[in-house]
Amino acid sequence: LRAALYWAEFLRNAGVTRLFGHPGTESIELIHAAHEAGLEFVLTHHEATAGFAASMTGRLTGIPGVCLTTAGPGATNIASAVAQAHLDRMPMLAFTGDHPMGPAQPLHQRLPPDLYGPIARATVRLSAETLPAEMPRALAMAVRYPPGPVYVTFPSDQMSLEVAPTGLPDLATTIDEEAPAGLEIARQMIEAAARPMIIAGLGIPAARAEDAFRRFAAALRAPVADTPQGRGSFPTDDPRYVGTFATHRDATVASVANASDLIVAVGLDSVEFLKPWQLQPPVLVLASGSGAPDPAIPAKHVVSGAIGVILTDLAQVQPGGNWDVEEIEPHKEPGAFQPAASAEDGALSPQAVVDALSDALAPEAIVTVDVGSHKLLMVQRWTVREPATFLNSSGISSMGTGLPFAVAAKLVHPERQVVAVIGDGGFLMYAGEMATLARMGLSIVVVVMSDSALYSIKIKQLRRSYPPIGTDFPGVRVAAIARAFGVHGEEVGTLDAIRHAIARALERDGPTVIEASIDPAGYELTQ
Ligand SMILES: Cc1ncc(C[n+]2csc(CCOP(=O)(O)OP(=O)(O)O)c2C)c(N)n1
Ligand SMILES: [Mg+2]
Repeated sequence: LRAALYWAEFLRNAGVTRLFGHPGTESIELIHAAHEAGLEFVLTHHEATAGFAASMTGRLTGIPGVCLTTAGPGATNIASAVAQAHLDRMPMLAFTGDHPMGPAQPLHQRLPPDLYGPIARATVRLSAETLPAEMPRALAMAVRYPPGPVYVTFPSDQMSLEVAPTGLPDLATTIDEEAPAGLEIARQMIEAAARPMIIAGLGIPAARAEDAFRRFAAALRAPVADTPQGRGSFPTDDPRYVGTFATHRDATVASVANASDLIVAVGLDSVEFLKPWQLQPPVLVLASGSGAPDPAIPAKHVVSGAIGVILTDLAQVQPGGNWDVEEIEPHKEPGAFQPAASAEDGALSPQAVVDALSDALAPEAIVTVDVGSHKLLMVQRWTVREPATFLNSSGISSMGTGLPFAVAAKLVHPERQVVAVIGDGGFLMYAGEMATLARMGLSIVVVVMSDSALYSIKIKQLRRSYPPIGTDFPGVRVAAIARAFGVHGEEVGTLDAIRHAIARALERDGPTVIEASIDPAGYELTQ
């Protein structure tokens, strides 16, 4: 078996079905081998978006997502995605075709193979000889908690060498089901608490432990807050849900937390925190993995291990007390879930767009958000009922993630409605991916909150009485750009028009871009 085909068959055997990437001379052997092995190669028009789509595929499937680029410029273009998978804790294998290993190779496009040293879980340089041992090792490192990117280079002269037919390794995942240490103390702390509250972080979806979490939360009958990526761990329309923590407008969460006598932090990772910890009560940390304790979370006691196992065990506790739902209500900050500004005065508010979408979508629809004011609004306002239906980057918070996350979600769940809510700045950053949407014919609805500005930065300039330098870009016609790529594009500026556009888009076979011309004044209350 030649090495390239061994590589592709290994990935298929591991459960990988597709690769995202952009080709180059150094990677064509691998693209061909992938095709031979029945793996789909999804062309994106920037390597970063290939990486973003790969990392979200990893999050949604539990099997590392795969991107493939060429050496040199292909390798550097995935920098944002390697960093994103690292900080958002998503399992990814980033492959780069590499220069031949032999002596006296020219330096054209050559970069050090350890390019991503500190932000990759590991860097691996493959050879035909080491391939059978290195591939399972790379796979294991990408999924071990915290999941992340493994950067793998594959020298082109190795790709057609023979690999001794040892057979593909057995990949039955060995999940550590042993009872983690420190559970007894955790149990006592919960049983001694009269008013515990729970905060659900990204460690829950990253370990796909939402069901176990919901049983645990039900057993405690405690109020629950989440984080941007933790959203979906608990239904946000439950009366015990109190809001999203460590982001803007989290006064309700703080008020409930400070009236509690124990905070149970589940899968909480300070990579998601926009500000330092300010809560007073003692904290019981239930953490995935066995890494160092998070320095930004003042823990009284830590239990770490397989989070699903921990939660299942602790769901058996007899809670010492709990909150009445009526006791939670007075803590709710008036205006935190601000009403939609009406569209009657002619200006369409971003709130009205969010509500129109919410009215139109099924509960299991998947919504992705990009980064900017529209994300802050969506985090506060979007009702999330089902696990893994609200996808975002909150560890690195990188613009440009919303659209490739939607591509990943649609490919993993073709039967579900998938909507990306993005800003016009994020749209422009990787507008070339409209070609990907058009070519693949994916039925994704892209709602672009169009305000001709990098508004979440502009609002900070305005609040400091600075002129908005570098944050305005008037005159960009988003829907027209989409149409030029062959994507159906509509521009809407009224409530009625957005409702109709959403309804039509959900019926359409193929992608739609809805350019919602909004009045960003509606963002004032969100940040
Ligand atoms: C790659 C990247 N560059 C810069 C930033 C800083 N940043 C955060 S939000 C934002 C503005 C986003 O503008 P837009 O997409 O139009 O969203 P809006 O705030 O207008 O809703 C910027 C520049 C970032 N998060 N990511
Ligand atoms: Mg904008």
